[in-house]
Amino acid sequence: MKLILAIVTVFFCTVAAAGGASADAPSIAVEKPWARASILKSRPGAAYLTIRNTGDEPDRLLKVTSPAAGTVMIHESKLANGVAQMLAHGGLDIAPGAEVTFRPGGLHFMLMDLRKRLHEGETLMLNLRFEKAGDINVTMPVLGLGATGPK
Ligand SMILES: [Cu+2]
Repeated sequence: MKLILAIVTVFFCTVAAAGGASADAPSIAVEKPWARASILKSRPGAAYLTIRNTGDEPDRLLKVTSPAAGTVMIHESKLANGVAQMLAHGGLDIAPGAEVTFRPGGLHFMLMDLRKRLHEGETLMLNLRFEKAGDINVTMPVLGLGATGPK
């Protein structure tokens, strides 16, 4: 019985510590961002990166915007019964300690209504709005049409 009481006490201490961490510096890290050159201005662009939640609380990516596009959507390419489909996510939960990687063929940011074609060698800016970490601006290189990621 004493052992069970001890475990319960430890559990409550952990919860209290996690709750206190919310006032700390943002615990979201964005790594390896890149965008792919677009074929035409009329075609959507695509951007990729890795989001890491280095904190001990869940966070949520709420909205993504870019000065280069009218709308930025969170998409996920999936195969369903041999048919490629694209799911649109209204937001994305990032669990504590989780690493979410956007990559060709999986999660991606789809840039609709591009203001201009994305040319290789240019940079693209995205603003990622998180529920707890707030706004994070990311500047990324535009890689070639056939690129699969930064070297
Ligand atoms: Cu898409």
